[in-house]
Amino acid sequence: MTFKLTKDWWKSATGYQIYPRSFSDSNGDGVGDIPGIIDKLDYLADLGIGFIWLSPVYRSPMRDNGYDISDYYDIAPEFGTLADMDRLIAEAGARNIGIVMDLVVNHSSDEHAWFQNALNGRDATFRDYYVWRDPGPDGGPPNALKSLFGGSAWSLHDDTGQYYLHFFDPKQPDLNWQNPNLRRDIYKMMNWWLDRGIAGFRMDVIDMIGKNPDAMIGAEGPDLHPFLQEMHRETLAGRNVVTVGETWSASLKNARDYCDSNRDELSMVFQFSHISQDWDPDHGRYTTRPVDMPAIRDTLFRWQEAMAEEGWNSLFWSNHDLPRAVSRFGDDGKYRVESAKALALVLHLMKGTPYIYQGEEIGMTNTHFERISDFNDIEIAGHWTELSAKGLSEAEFLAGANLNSRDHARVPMHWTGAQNAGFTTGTPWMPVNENHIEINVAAASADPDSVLSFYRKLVALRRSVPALTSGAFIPIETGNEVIWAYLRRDTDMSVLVCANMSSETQILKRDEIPTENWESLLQTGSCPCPDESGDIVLNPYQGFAARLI
Ligand code: ISL
Ligand code: CA
Repeated sequence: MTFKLTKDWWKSATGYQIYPRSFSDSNGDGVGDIPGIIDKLDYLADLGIGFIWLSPVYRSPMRDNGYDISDYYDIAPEFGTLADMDRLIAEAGARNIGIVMDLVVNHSSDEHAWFQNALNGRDATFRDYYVWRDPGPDGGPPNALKSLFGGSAWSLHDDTGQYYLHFFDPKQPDLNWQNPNLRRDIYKMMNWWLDRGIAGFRMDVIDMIGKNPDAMIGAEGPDLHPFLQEMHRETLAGRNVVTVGETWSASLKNARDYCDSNRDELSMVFQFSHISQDWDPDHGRYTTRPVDMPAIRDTLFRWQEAMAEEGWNSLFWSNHDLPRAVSRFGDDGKYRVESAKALALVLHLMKGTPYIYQGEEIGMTNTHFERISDFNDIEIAGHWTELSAKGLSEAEFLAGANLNSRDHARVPMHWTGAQNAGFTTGTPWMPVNENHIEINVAAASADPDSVLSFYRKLVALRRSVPALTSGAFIPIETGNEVIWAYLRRDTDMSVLVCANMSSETQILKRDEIPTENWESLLQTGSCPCPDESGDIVLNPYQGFAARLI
């Protein structure tokens, strides 16, 4: 059975991201795989999710853990086979869960047959599927464009004497979207997967496909939107699938250009302003700056406003490129459980499609890395080279990486308190976090007050109350910057969502919230109770959703 796609089904669904390498290993080789995911589908069905965003499982030399694809029509052997993938689509579909594949088409692997052919010479059939330029006047790179992983965005191919463009690793050459044959081949591949019954695509760095390297443009090139509209016509039109573009460049001004339903481009984008607003200009993500939660609330509320009439928000705290949500935005010490629940509550009940990153639903935390060499991520080496050249000490870099490295999300999922967290019977490709003894799915499932139990109730609540999908978002200004409060309202129901996003007790004044009576639908801890004066005392990270009556 495949997943049934009705119009806009993805608006009321909750997404769940799986990083396959680190989710569940079925054969003891230390690497998560597709049969391992199939084993856990009942767990995901219990959680109540509507679709899985599956990070890349295509054939790949794994320079960037699959974000470097060498064959779009095949599955990496360590993850399984095409038959396993078909089984995953069918088994998930039988549980009413769609499979959303990661579409990585800004670049391919250098081991893709197209690039291998392109290396044969300037006249090679697929030469123009990539971006080649003659050396600059000094014989060096054509210009100063930089790779997002550090260093020049250009690498020289000695035999043909030209440079090729790579906005990421040299083993991730950029595809040339100006070539109509390349575009046709990409659309053909997308249709091939869609015809297999997948529910949509998450599109990797899709804002970069309109690049114009001669004008020093990576993201948001002039052809970006025409290309997305062409892609829609050629692949997505009439299918009711969900598409979510990864767009680091999206702003309040331009995000609707991607997801206004009248423009026929994407369902929604991942925008990152709440993620990166506390990175610092010198160190980027490798900063030790703490987050400013009141400012993040303001940002997310502004995004709600921007999408009020047209467009659609995606809602997330973390993904495979980011630290653990509770460590970055909450308190992963004393209030780990409370803050993980509060973060989920205030995010999921905004208007948009929420995404859970594997392990977030049990409140997994950042891990600790002793040395730079303990990191696995290729981004670390490039950024360390650059920042150390600017005078950053190893201790400073390590402190920043211990807060914000991509590897925090990539250590194995905690299934049990047993050896290797029940992730594998072999040696895991990345060491498991020691705190799996306490934080794991088995323990959380048995505990009605766990983060997991809360997520189950939250996902179910959102699914059963239409006002939480399509109702208007109305911010409430309480005058207290650490209290997040808003209403979701449609003609049938008004739901008040409110949480103390701090580790101190806060008082919510009676006159700062709607005065109607309410009935609690969900709460992170005990019931919010008014004191003698009618004010509400909110304990650290205490929050609730209540129906106004
Ligand atoms: O955080 C980042 C930007 O400062 C980068 O690490 C980053 O995640 C990124 O620019 C885009 O990410 C996507 O494309 C990359 C891949 O490594 C990431 O995992 C993916 O999500 C190249 O495909
Ligand atoms: Ca395996």
